Amino acid sequence: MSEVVKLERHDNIAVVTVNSPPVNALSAAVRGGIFECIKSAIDDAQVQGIVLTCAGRTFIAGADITEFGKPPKPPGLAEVLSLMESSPKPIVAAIHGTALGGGLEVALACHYRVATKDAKLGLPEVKLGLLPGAGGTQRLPRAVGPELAVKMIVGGDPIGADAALKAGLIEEIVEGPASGGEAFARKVVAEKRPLRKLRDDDSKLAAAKADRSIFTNAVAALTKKSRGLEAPFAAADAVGAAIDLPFEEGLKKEREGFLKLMNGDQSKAQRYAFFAEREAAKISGVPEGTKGRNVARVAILGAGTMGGGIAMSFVNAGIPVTLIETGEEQLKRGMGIMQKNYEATAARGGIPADAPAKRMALINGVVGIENVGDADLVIEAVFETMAIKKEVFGKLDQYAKPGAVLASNTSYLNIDEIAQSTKRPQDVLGMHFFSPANVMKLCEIVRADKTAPDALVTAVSIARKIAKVPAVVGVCDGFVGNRMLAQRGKQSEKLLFEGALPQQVDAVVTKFGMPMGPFAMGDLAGLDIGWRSRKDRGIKSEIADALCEAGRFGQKTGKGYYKYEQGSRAALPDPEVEKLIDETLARLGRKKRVVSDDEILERMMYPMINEGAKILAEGIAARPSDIDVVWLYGYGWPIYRGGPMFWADTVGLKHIADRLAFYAKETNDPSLEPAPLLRKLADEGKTFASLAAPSKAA
Ligand code: 3H9
Repeated sequence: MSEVVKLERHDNIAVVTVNSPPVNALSAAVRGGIFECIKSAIDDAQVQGIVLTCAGRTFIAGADITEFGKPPKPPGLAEVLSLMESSPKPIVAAIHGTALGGGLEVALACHYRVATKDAKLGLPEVKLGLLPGAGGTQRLPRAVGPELAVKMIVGGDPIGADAALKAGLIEEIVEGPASGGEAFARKVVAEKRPLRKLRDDDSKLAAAKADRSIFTNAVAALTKKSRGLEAPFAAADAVGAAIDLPFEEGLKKEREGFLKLMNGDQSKAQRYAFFAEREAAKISGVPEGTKGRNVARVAILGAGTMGGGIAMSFVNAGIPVTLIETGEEQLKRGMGIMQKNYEATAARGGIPADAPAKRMALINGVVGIENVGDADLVIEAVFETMAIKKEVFGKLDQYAKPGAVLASNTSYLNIDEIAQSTKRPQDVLGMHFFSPANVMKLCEIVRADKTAPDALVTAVSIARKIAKVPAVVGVCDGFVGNRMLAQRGKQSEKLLFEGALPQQVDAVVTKFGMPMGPFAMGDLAGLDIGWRSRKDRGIKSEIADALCEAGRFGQKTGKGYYKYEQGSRAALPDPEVEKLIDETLARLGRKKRVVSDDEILERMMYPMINEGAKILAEGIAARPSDIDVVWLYGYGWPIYRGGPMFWADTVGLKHIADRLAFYAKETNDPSLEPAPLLRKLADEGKTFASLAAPSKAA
């Protein structure tokens, strides 16, 4: 019998239990095991009802993603589900944890479903660039109606057990999955309930068949933010087929869509991103079994935009925070902004009405750094100068409890130097959150020279606990993300001197899939910050300086590289900027030329990849996929392009190295010379991926 699926008979009820850690994914062995056990139960004359349940932390969490893109192994999931749905004996799926993707599809092929209260049910395939490929797009609309089905399939977000009960996706909420499932199966057998086969039940499709706008409106609402992605649209088409076509034909359409997506570039990139994110949580060079320290309370220094956002991230996960400011005034302002932020989210229905009060109650706002004493983790988010950071860490040394992890949220300063101002450099590291910190998922965890392994593990695991995606990086100016971004910034500025306009550069970058181009981003951040810093350092950047001298600081002054209408964030090209650029170039005796979109794209992306190669060679990032994680979750790199290093491999490293060498010469810019690692890989015909352990998504 199967190693991973077990069959037991309790009187007239057969219990089939899947036990394939960590998440009971539907590997060939699991599919085969389910098939065999269900078949035996059907063939066993003593059995009158069957329960399908799982051991461990969750019900089946989906198809085994590692099998995608490899030759299929029998039995196929469709074959297993067909056996189950046509079983003459009732099958009850007993769900706990997460019934996701193929897992929920298994449950939908059962005749009944029950779930524990904390269970989550969903079809998140779109997040992997896929659509449900085992009947989910056909059975879920029949179970819950097309409107909710579109939300779950095109949006990809799971629903909880209560919502599933309300929608008719499950029959009952049970205490324990196995016992609850068994009790329910006994009831079905005793009451001689008819088998409920979703494939034969079109009742919930009737309304959308009569008025298709129910479906199209739901799709339109969900695909609004799907720019560039293929899967949500293909998934919507498959749900449409459930409304328009008989079940078997709908299934066929679904299958075609699934296979097309699975073999396409987008899903490959998205599956890679899934594993890259999980890989990033594994810290290289830390002794196996290293345990993190317990974090029951966090102290945050600074209640400004950054400190407030970080505090919200912790309390959103139920972790109490001591929020510390230097004066009552600043504290009051910071607390007020958080309160307003929560209230706005509650008003939009994003959190329950009582959540703002509950969350604010977890924040103890106080004045004075001496109040850090009861925190297990301290994160400073104070002014970004070395002198101030050192002063703060000197005081932390005095007041923080022994063993507390001391983190700086600096976005570029040297953590080794900061650590020297304490007598406990082993406890010091960086936790670089991205703005707005309560929204952005990335947290660069900066490992300093003396950071202790258990301090590092603590930072990584607490970041995951607050739903951030951690990536461990080393100390250097700007760490991974901002260091690479600086290369793009340098080129975008140079392009203006050669004849490109801000809107042309930004359009190329957003067409590629980034949420914003460099100039719109500059306007959002405020151009005066860079201007002041350039003045301090005696550096000039003629066009940017001229803009600031004309009072164009970006969005906050309604004018920057673009103009903004009152109260609007829409960046409008401004002829005045064009004039200002022309005048500056004329003054400097520069000649304009036509810059092609292809050149812009190459000069925006390839220098970043070159810097990524240097970052890898220096060991600032341990794996190319860690760099990709930084860009996916900190800078909005389009997930369907996998991250800059993944994308570079798809473009070809030889092409990139050659183009960089060309631009280095053409624009007289030695910083564009291909990095030694990039050149080496290109010459050897290799990829960045070849530097890492074989990816599960290969
Ligand atoms: C699908 O079902 C297609 C069908 O419609 C069609 C079929 C024909 N496969 O996330 P964690 C690994 S598409 C293989 O850290 P958590 C993961 O890599 C699938 N491996 O745990 C990690 O390994 P390691 C639709 C998987 O508790 C370990 O399990 N389903 C899979 O934070 C623990 O994972 C999904 O998209 C998988 N499906 O979260 C669900 N899932 O320890 C994807 C996980 O070596 N999974 N692993 O790094 C998840 O969303 C989360 O893993 C889950 C648990 C919420 C389940």
